[in-house]
Amino acid sequence: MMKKFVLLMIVVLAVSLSAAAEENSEKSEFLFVSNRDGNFEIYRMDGEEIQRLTETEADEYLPFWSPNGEQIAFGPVVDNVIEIALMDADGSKVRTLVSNGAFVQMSAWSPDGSEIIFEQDTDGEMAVFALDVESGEIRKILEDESGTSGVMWSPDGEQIAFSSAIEGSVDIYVVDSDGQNRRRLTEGRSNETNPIWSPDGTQILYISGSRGNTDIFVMDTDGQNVRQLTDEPGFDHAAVWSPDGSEILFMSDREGNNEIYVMDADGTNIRNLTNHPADDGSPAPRPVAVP
Ligand SMILES: [Ca+2]
Ligand SMILES: [Ca+2]
Ligand SMILES: [Ca+2]
Repeated sequence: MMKKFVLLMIVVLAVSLSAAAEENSEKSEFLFVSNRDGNFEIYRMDGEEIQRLTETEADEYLPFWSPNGEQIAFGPVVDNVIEIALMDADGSKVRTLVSNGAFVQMSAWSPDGSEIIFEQDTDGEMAVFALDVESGEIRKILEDESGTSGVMWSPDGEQIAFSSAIEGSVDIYVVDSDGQNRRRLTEGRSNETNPIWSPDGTQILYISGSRGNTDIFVMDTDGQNVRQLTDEPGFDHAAVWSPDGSEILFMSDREGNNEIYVMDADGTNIRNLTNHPADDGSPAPRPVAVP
């Protein structure tokens, strides 16, 4: 009886180990931008394999997967401003979503994939908008007198995190999805920006620093339990979670040029994923497909 039990344990362990190995190979699939072919294009890295998804004379920046992994929103530069465009996951069917001559910067998809949040600068007036991907309708979700950026929905869609200088220094705030009940999460003297909810919604990743050196931090969603994950000279930023929350991809110039790195969620085991003399950045891990 005991022997059977031990045997069963070994089988269970073997199954879970092979599942973990499969998961690891999936986690290495991400989008990024690079100017390795002359100007900025969107690339997709899957393990060792790199596929170029755009090929234009202009620069393309900031790729974002739709939550179901079927489409990619990105920011092409047209007439010196960044617009918002959409393509299928293989780079086909490129179409423009927002093109109005103003500077627009996408920050997130809504968790259900129906809307894209972006910041727009209209003659020096910044505001945050949500674009309905199907209908093309645009609604304003946050007025902005104080440099609000990096607007990001929580995974359950109930809250919105962003950075803003509402109270002087740039800090991270959370509001309910209707814009009410604002809470300030950071109070550092440096700038805290780019909040990213963990996939389970319990933690927020963010960037803090100034004067040529930024680093990556994580805190609980009430602003408590702050942990510093990187501590190197230079810019460590553009940090994002892997879909299962076990790893963090980020961008750094610590080795002299911009590269994409991955680390375990506790800041250990840092590895360079791009290793290329060109500028590589804006990592976007492929989401786990929703069944
Ligand atoms: Ca290009
Ligand atoms: Ca740093
Ligand atoms: Ca590089």
